[in-house]
Amino acid sequence: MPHLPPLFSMTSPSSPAAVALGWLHTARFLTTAPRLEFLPPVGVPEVAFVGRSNAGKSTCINTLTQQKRLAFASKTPGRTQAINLFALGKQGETDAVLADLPGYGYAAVPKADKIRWQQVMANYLVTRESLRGVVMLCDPRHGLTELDDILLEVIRPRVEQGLKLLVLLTKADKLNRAEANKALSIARLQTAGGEVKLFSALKRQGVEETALLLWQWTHGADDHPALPADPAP
Ligand SMILES: Nc1nc2c(ncn2[C@@H]2O[C@H](COP(=O)(O)OP(=O)(O)OP(=O)(O)O)[C@@H](O)[C@H]2O)c(=O)[nH]1
Ligand SMILES: [Mg+2]
Repeated sequence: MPHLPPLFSMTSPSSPAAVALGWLHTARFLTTAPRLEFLPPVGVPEVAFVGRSNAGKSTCINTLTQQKRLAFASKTPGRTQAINLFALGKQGETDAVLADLPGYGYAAVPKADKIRWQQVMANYLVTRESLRGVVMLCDPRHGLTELDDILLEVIRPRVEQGLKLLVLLTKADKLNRAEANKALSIARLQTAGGEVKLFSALKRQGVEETALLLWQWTHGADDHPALPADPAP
């Protein structure tokens, strides 16, 4: 029996979600850049994970790629301090890139550093040519904060021109059903009808839907992952 990533056992191996998860499982470290000017251009679509410090960005990337330690996740806020890129696709055939960005808003960071980082983020989101989509992660117990709003404002013109946006309400395992529904409605209002989903790394909630969306964003608007061809009769 070949080793299969854990999520394959929960999904039919030929379903579009399973194909998308298999694709995400190919993720490997590409490069790290302490500042924007060190970020190499990539000739493939890029999806950025942004959000407040401690929102669960790195954990989300690890969950989607079914790799325990691809992105650094930590109880200490501010763990991710550089832009880390991960390549997707078969070895030598990279077809997309995931970007794990440092979180913003961590209280203990000096104000000057916070402002500097906000500018870096804004620059990245406005100028990064390969950027195809943004996944904004938000801890629903805190809701979308002022910094999240600023960031949504920054990318609005690009979203109007086709940049994809998904807001993931993370750590959904900490909410009961009523709280989850309330958090969803509030976030949908705040993002003006944008796509919002509940996500839990712990309960693997929202994992398949998110995997499929990322696949679709990077492989063509309404595409479905290619299913294995039927065996010849
Ligand atoms: N209960 C629960 N905890 C989670 C979940 N996702 C992340 N966490 C926890 O939240 C904390 C922060 O997670 P990270 O993934 O490091 O968050 P981050 O957004 O990458 O943080 P920075 O890199 O500091 O910006 C860790 O202690 C995780 O274990 C989840 O779905 N459920
Ligand atoms: Mg992180």
